Amino acid sequence: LDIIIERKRQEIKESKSKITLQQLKDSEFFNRNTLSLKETLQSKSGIIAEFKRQSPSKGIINDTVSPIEVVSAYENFGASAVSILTDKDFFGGNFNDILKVRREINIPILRKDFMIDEYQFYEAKSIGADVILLIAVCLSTSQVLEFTELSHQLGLEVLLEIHTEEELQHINKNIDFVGINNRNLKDFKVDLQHSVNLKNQLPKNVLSIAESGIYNTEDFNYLKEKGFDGFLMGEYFMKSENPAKAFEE
Ligand code: IGP
Repeated sequence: LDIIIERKRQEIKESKSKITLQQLKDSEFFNRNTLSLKETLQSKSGIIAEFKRQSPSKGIINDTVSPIEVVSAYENFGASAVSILTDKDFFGGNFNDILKVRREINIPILRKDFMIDEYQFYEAKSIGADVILLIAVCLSTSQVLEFTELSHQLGLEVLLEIHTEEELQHINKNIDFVGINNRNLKDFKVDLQHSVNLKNQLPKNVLSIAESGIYNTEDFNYLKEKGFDGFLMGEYFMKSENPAKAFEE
């Protein structure tokens, strides 16, 4: 994780030298009205289906399918939103994946990346994202507050990801969704029971999303029964020959 963040700092520095904040603000999507995951989370399946080619824990997952095909299928099968990785070095993603699909689908897009600098929020808006992820373990509570405010100014909703009891302190009343990662980002272990315990300690009324390691309908039903409002799933769909088919099941 430290390596990812270190690399991310360099990457942001390079991006800033190539594209100015003003250029981001002048881009085509910057002034669009964003879509609300709060709405679609309740009106659709609750599933946030992820497009992910590879990951540090799993290596290559699927690098042959096209983003347009996959996310259109996700939408057709009732996904509340799609999550698209934009980290290149560790997850094989890029901005074009979001730019390409923005016009093709009509559900919110979560830009999934390691957000550590204000610049990235402008970037997210400029490529057509609707929701951003804040990962508590990478940020201080004041950064979470600051970034939440900036996101809302830009019309982006905020998913705060936590994994431990200590990280409950990062939650503030402006956060739109709290995601509980079933996977520990430091050792990649998945533990659904741990997430359920943590969920029981969330403030009432906050929308909760179970993230990662949901590999079958049993896992899904279990978490749903425990009261999670949303489910972030990637590998299960991406691993299947036909991600749309997997969704159907
Ligand atoms: C999806 P999975 O196990 O269904 O492929 O997981 C998603 O939760 C996972 O990609 C994720 C992630 C993250 C990736 C959750 N939080 C933070 C990178 C960074």
